[in-house]
Amino acid sequence: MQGRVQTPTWPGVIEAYRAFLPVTPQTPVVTLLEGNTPLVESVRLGPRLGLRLFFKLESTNPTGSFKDRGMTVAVSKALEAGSRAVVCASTGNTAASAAAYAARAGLPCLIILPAEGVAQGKLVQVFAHGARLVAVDGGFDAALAVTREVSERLGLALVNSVNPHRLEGQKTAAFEICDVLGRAPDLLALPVGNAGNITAYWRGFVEYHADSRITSRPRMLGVQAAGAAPLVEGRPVERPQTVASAIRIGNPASWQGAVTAVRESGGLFTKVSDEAILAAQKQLAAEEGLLVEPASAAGLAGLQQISAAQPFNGETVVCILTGHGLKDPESLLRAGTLPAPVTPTFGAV
Ligand code: AN7
Repeated sequence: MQGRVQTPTWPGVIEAYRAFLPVTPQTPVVTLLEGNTPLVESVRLGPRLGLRLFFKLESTNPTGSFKDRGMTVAVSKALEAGSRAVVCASTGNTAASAAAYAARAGLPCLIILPAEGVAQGKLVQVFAHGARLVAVDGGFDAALAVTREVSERLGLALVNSVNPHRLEGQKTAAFEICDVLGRAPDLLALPVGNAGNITAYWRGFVEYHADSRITSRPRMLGVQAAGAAPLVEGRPVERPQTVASAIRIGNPASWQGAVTAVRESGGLFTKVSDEAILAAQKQLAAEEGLLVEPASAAGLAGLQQISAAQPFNGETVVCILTGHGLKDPESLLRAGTLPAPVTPTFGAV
């Protein structure tokens, strides 16, 4: 009798990569079995660009974004430290992840959001997980500034990516890519907002290289939205604007880490228009079967842009799809609307 193929259960990123993470046997592990996300080879968009292109589906993490990798470590460490609550500012995905992991840990969670522009799906997650929510009159950068003060003055654990445990957890995505490919990619493309993720990926590749698990390291392509591109402009942006609300950030906290990643890897920052982001989002859905939120399509838009200037030649590239499309249904409403109902007969249908 033939049953299903037996594979060992994935234990979550802390147990999978314990030796690389700041945990001890005493650390209480708070996990939703995040990580081990699919690396799906592109069937159309990659070949069209002359690439061996893989998409890393970070959208399949428990709360629908890559933030869960860092949150399992940050919340576990907060619990270990005896924190009475966690707090974060967010454009939405950090909030959703913090709310879920805090619920799992049995810790109260306070979320401080910009009043405008957080996608509906992310708000719904925060409410459902029972977090306390404050909306501030201002953008993400102002929300993060006041959140730092709240964290310090009230003694709450700050779980934004300025918390070093967040980046430690997020670097595990780089490990997974190398473990699956059996090598490092030539190039890694990803959206950049607060710049924690690009910093974390680079750290992961550097550590795996130092540990002789890989023999080369990828160039890092950090993609920003044109209206929120401080790392491309080389200075903070006062009023960042973009349809990709997740990366509507004018003064990234991990600025230096991102600059180091790009410089040391021989990579680059680039900016793409909202039109290019939405076109890439649509192509991913219609031609690859992958539904992502706008910010997550920026990596592909960046690859398409640089290939127009300098064609690729069969390189192995990984593009990080950071968050799920269902988080931001408004951005997809142009894709179609429900037609008028017809009687359920063969002729009418
Ligand atoms: C889908 O949730 O900043 O450069 O507060 O949600 O590490 O900030 C989200 C960022 C890319 C950018 N893609 O990553 C937040 C937040 C998605 C995101 C980014 C975010 P970073």
